[in-house]
Amino acid sequence: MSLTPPAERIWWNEPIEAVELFWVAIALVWALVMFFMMPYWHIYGKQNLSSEAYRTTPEMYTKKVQAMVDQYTIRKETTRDMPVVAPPAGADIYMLGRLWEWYPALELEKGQSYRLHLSSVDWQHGFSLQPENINLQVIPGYEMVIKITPNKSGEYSVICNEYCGIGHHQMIGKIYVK
Ligand SMILES: [Cu+2]
Repeated sequence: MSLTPPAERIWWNEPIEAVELFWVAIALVWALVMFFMMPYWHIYGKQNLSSEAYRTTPEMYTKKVQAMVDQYTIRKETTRDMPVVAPPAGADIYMLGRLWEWYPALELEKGQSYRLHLSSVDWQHGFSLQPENINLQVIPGYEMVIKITPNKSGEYSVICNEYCGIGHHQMIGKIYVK
């Protein structure tokens, strides 16, 4: 039992059992497989995009989001008066995650590229773009930037795929592509 010291005090000088070495080797090989799967999946899986990340604070980030909302809101929708924002093509666009919404809704043009900034102002959230299955972690204090070029028009949903509390299942954002 591990509560009492082993009878043979200098136990680490004993040779390693062959079966133990065998399991260490299996664990090592599997660790290497998983390690190399990370870059492989990034390149071929097409779910985890290349991103830039910058330090920010909830206050700084909220200010940038609000500046875009104030300038480019074209309508409001749902009972929550969620602004739908249509920034100019090629612009830096912002979305923030918070308990429990993605703010604001965005309206983008098909075939145009945007720099999408993401951050959270409270908790860790998961940005999951449906039905495309693009997934990113959204973490307070960090501003992630991904380059996106919508290639299909339609209505996309952003769901939170990182459990964040009682309203998690209602945390659904919108991106419209025209
Ligand atoms: Cu969540």
